[in-house]
Amino acid sequence: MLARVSLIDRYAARLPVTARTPRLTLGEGSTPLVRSPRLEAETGVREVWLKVEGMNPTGSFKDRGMVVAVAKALEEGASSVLCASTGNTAASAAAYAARAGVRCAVILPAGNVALGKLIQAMVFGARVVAVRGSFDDALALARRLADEGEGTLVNSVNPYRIEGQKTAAFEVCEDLGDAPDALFIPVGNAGNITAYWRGFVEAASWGLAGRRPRLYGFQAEGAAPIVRGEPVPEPRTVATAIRIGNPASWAAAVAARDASGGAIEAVTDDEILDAYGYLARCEGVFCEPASAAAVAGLRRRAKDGGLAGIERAVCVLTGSGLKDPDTATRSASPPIEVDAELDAVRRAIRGGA
Ligand code: AN7
Repeated sequence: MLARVSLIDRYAARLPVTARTPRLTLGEGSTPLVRSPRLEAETGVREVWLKVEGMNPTGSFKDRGMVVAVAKALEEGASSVLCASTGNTAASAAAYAARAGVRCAVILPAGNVALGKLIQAMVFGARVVAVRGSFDDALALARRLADEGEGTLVNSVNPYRIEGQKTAAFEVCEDLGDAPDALFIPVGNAGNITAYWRGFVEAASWGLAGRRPRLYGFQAEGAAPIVRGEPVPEPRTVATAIRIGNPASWAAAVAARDASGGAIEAVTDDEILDAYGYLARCEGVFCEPASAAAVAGLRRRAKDGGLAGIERAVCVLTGSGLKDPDTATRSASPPIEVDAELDAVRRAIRGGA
């Protein structure tokens, strides 16, 4: 099999595409599922797998939904697309719009988008607008502008986004030969947990899976509207990707949680950063802070005895660690600068005084 068959071709029969839908692709999907022996030892779960979505073309899971949303926009004759974003949606929209030859505008919360994502939107040639406000403000504005005809809205309120993103659940079932017992996933605007649930339900309905997993979603404690049961007017977290106070797919996420018998819980920024560093240093997997929320949640439940009956777990690592160089720089040791001299370099390598 080709390493990265285009997502639309691979799953055409399961997606709302037709022969007339343009075969847009940047090589999205078919991401690695990597086993984590360290997390197995720590949690006591027999199998822990990491779905490394940072391996998508723009470095996040957003590419799965974006390729379908932009292809459908093209099919429908659109000449511009529009989104609000905490960063990854913007990077993905900008890339697929460039590929498709349509205009792209992205509306970002000023000062709260990780540098790598901002750079991507800029280099892909999107019109980048930073509003002095939150992601939730940006999304409200994007919806209004789309209604006025400014462009096709490609946030996850666009149903093609969720359709494309559900393919990650198909891949997990194909790679494991069945659905896992539980899926651990970060929750921001709540589109992805909604998409995975749809994917697992469909996989079970056509026999690709014999079961459906419990879904465990994790919000950051300072941005946990679903856990609290009310919108958070000023969400705060180091995981800027999920700094969202009023998720668009709130109701669908709650429905997925309940139908699956899972839970949506909060993890602290300290737990997120701890999981982030642990994955990088102990497993060689560098994800962004928001992604680490899923692993933080798994570890927390392991400590609290909340993993009964779970023998096979999948953690969704939604985005690449390279997206957020500032958090990385703050949380790891800087280079040791020395003269270009043998003794000095040897001393630096060996550490100590
Ligand atoms: C790395 O890009 O909302 O619950 O505007 O970038 O489906 O929102 C990103 C969200 C998890 C949460 N991990 O997914 C955006 C945006 C990463 C993310 C989430 C996001 P949803």
